[in-house]
Amino acid sequence: MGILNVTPDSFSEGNRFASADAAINRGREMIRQGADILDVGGESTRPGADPVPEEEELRRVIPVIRALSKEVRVPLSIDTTKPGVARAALEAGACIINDVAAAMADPAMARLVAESRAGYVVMHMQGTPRTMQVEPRYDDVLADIAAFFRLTLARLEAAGVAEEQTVLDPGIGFGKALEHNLELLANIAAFREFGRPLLVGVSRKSFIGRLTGAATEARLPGSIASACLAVGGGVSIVRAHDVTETIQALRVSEAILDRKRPCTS
Ligand code: PT1
Repeated sequence: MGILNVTPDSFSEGNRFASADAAINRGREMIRQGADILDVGGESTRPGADPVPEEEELRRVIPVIRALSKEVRVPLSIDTTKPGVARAALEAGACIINDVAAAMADPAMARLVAESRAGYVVMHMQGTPRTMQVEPRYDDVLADIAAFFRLTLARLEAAGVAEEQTVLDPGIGFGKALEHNLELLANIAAFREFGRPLLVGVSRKSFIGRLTGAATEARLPGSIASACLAVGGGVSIVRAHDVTETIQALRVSEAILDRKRPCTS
């Protein structure tokens, strides 16, 4: 899953066509590089990020989704917690809703997922992006997140969502201290009990910086190492910035994992 951020940067500030165009070109590039899904987002959810008003989020993502859906064959995912943005994105051609708030932010989200039959990424987050890294706490991070998945899948089912629509994501970096992220990545196979596909996003995240001192742009090796180990634990979707490099590493990992014999860890 290639990450397509449509957030204004210093170059295209004040020129919407330039930012949309740059995002569309970046999307095309990630598809040439082999991305199987593009995840389009107009609101940053990194630690400390401020919310973006719905109107602004719509202005950022909808033109990009509309343009890409006309010319590419890979599924497009909308990274949003707002049902209004998700609905407009589905109308513009997206078919997956990636909701880091797992329908907790607004009950209308579960209804939209149910009626649209779209794919739905259920991600775990403790708190909100603005404050989530202030003292994250768990009794047992694996058990707590498994309980969250169980509860959320039940709530979604009650709203009419089919289990087959869902993908589970432990939310690396979303209200987690270093030890929590490592515990989750080391034991990600525990979430296979739900029988749903697993997704992780580790690309360039701060736990890699905490472990290595690497700056954000220098975290590709750590991102790839975590992605490969996650896939070894049964993860089937990896959200990544660096598509070419990540795919090469995952192809090699999968070829080796395919040869694994039973009863060896
Ligand atoms: C993710 C994810 C996402 N991550 C899904 N969607 C982000 N399903 C956005 C840091 O610690 O993992 N899964 N959408 C990006 N969010 C973060 C969070 C970026 C933490 C950086 C950090 O540095």
